[in-house]
Amino acid sequence: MKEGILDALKAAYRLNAENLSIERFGSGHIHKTYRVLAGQNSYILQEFNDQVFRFPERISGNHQLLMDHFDPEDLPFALPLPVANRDGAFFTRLDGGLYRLFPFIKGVTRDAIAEAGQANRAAEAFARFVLVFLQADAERLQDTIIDFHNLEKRFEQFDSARRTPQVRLDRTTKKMISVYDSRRDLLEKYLNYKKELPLRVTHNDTKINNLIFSENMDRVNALIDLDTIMAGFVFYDFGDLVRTVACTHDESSLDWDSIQVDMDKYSGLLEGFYTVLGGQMHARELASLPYGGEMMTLIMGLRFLTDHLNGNVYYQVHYPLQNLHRAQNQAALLDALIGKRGEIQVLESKLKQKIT
Ligand code: GN1
Ligand code: MG
Repeated sequence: MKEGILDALKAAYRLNAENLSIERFGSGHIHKTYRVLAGQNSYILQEFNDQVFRFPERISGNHQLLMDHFDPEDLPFALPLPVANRDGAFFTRLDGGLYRLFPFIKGVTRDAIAEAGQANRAAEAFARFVLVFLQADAERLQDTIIDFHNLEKRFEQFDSARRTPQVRLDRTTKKMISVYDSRRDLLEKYLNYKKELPLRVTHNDTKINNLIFSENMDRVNALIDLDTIMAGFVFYDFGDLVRTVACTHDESSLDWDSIQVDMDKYSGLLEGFYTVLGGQMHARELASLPYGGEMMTLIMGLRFLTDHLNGNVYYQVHYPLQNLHRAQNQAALLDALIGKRGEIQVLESKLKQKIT
């Protein structure tokens, strides 16, 4: 954190504490996040990444639109929006950077969770988010990142990165290129779903560490990281949960040869979506959910590999090969998910009977 930022922040948000303290916080890959203690009060400060989010005003516009449609009482958890600064704005420009301040929400975040009950609660929370806005006209939301989950465009970006790689194409990188190349059958499916499914208000970054749980993990206190709320398919939100919950090792694990699908957690997730959204969405939407697990794992792996080929220009990395390793990890998870298609179908039939 640059010198002087804290003083500027104190003025911008009228924080009248004598001693502010600040420390790095969380494990997000895009913004830089800090926890700020100001006397009795506690905040989250974010150094906003405006290289990734090029239209910050669209984020505020989308949030405003949703708040007009939404009564916080309808959700059993918080959707924390930024605190307004002394000029009434949600973004503050300080020394060339864009910053936001959020109220600190008590609780814990996890990069992985321990058991199926927690998976179920997480899924119910994300499904309730979709449910609360189900009648809203999703297409009135603006894209905060254009083509964010557009698998076709992500393959194009991958193809262009491999034409002009910024890194040496060693054996592993070449192997990963061919592994991801061979998954274009999932792109076919994507294009078909795109023709037939409705766009909904979706969160689009439902990785498990974007929920704040109570200390004992028995309830969800808040759903965070609201920048990517846009029009999307429900299978995106189910899918990113599968990717980050129903796996035996999280996306940063280097032990990819051991990655398996955790079917108990998978079942907890699917049941959560069926319970909350089962009678509310089209049958085809419900049937598309398992595809989301495969598609979101594929798109993330593809984006990690693309960023590796581009020389790590997008995601924060702790070491140079981390994006390649993340791509190896996601490729293994995708394999495992495809291997479970049969079991997942059986699960679906059981749940369908339960809700009808
Ligand atoms: C990023 O910021 P964070 O870590 O919640 C990314 C997601 C990826 C995720 C992979 C705006 O999310 O799309 O799923 O990393 N967000 C953006 O861990 O690119
Ligand atoms: Mg996050």
